Amino acid sequence: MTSRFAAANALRAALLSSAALAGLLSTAALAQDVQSLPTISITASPEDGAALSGDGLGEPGLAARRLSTADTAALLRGLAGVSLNGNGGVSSLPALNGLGADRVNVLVDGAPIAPACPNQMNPALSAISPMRVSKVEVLAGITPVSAGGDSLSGTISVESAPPIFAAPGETLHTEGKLSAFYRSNGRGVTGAAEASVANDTFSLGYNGSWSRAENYKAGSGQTVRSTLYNVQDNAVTFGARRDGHQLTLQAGIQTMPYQGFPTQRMDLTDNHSAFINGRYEGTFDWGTLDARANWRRTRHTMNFLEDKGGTAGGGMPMDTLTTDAGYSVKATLPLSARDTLRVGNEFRHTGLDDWWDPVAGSMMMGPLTYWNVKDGTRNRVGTFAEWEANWSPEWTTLLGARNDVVWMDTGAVQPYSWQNRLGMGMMAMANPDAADARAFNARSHTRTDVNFDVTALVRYTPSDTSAIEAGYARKTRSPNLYERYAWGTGGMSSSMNGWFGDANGYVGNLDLKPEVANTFSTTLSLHDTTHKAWEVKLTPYYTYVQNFIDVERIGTLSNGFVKLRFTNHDAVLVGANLSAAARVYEDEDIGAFRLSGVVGWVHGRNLDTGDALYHMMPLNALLTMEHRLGGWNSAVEVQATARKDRVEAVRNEPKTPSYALVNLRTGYEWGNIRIDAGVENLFDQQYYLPLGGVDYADYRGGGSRGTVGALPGPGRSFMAGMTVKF
Ligand SMILES: [Cu+2]
Repeated sequence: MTSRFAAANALRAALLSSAALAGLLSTAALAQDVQSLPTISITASPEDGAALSGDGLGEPGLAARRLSTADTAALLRGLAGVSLNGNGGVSSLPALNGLGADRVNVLVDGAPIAPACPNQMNPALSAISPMRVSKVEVLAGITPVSAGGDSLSGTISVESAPPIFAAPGETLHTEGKLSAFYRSNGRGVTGAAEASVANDTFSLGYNGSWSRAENYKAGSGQTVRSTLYNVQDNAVTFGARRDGHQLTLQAGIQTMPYQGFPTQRMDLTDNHSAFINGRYEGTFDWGTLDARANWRRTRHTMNFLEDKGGTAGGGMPMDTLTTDAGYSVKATLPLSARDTLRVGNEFRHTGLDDWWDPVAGSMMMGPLTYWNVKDGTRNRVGTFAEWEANWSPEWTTLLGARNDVVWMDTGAVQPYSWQNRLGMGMMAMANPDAADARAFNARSHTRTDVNFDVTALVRYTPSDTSAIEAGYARKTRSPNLYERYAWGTGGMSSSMNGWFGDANGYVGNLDLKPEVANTFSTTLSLHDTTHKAWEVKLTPYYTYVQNFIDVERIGTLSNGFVKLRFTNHDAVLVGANLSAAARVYEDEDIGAFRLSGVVGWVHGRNLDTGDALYHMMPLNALLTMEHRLGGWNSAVEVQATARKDRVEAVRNEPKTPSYALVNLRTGYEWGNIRIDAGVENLFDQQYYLPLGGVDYADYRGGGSRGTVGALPGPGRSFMAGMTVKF
């Protein structure tokens, strides 16, 4: 496809990846980006028909960001509309325009990955290490239906590197890369290796990495408990191509021996996942075809790490086994010089078992196995058609519709015991789990949702220095397996469910309806003719969500935590993203200076209760001054966040004070060697993460006295890294 839309998007992606982010428009960096592009032109990907409000990261931006984090979601920090809901050290849950977790369609190499844990300890982006990511695309708000369904706020698409082939005239191509990073706070280390061997038809590549860190320290010097992690990621990629057709097969294994969760009652004590992905990309007379298939199995185990008391006496083992399998097929048909049609179909299957083994000698946790979800299944068939028309150089329209049918079911469940408990003095105590399980098993669990999404977008480009886009999107998400099927209302059973970082208890609801977001948004873009001297982009949005899956209070837990049941409400979100960049100064001796900034604001309200929505990021800004001279690039970042005083009362969400952090980084690349160094939180500020949740690990470690506070962010960290290519 050669539409202006696609060309403009490619240019914009290249610019954004270097401008708003760490990437600096050096010729070396651009050459690197071009090298990593697929060798045949494939257009049936989310970038097609992408809204002007989209954002992304290419290799130059990623290279600078890998220094500071082992958490793939954290690579997205500073992209317009993105915020991060706190979770474990390598498991943050990204949010777009205020809506996070399952409400974002997160695709890793084209496939969604269902949470295989009642606390979402292994979300999709934790399944790929930053070392393996080669491209990130973020589409928020008015998202083309071709980018995916079953979500409310948009799509985050992360791709690993495509297979590398030998250049024309080169008989055998070999290349490799070794990297190492160190972060002083928490003594974090990352080591990574990759190697490829290829001729012009076949390619074989390996990418492996290992990251670990101890607990980090806050600015106050206090160690923040349960923030440690250890993860290993290995993948092999095979590619074959011929005459405009390309086949990619990828398989990998990830092991995570432990990851602490400061805001959760449990920690991850083992997580194994294995996956196989296949992709076929073909160019035909009639257009292009992109077909993918995926399979993944995740075995997840939770218990308590040392900070939460360890596993003495058995702790509380919890286990999950999840299988994801599916396919997607997308075709792009350039019908005429004006019209492009995209059609596609996908199938997604998730199977989930979630059980808690009995603990020998425990009166509460036994004698049976507790089944939180047994034989849970969630299947989805999605179908879409999307029409893009370039009416004139000034006017472009995009119209799309999609249907997703979601089938869910689960088997009969079982509590630790069907009997009433004997308490002190052999008095019979109520066992709510037994009554809950009987009630749950007595009801039908089969649910079918027929969901419809629509996107309509119009873009007007009156000149080569301005563009305006306006659109409407209706997007629908069906509840996840836990929102519908978590059944225990007991204190312990409910407090094991929930991915909100508030240590409250959550109970599912068989009567939940899918949530439907209606978003109106516009993007105004102003820039110089080359997109190099300056650029300003403003995207206000309004989203009305029917049947928003929020909560209602159904009781209290000990120590002031509360018991909540998922329930449908209507909600509204209003917000805006502003990004701007300008070249400040440039000459051959001193180099180029560039100033860029991203500002985000969102306001969310539950219309039924008047309460604030949970995890709304307060007004925040990231200002970056970058410098580039040849292969040397550096940046000073100021990250400022306003105080958070609008909080969701029903969940006892903590308020957080305002803060400003200063980060520095510099990187030098010459020949095959790249060296990076930096400091995060230069002034060692003590601050609290507005979306970080509560510091439950500290509260528990301190004997569960007083009230629980917000989770402190990491204090100063010195970072160094080195990458050698050969
Ligand atoms: Cu878990």
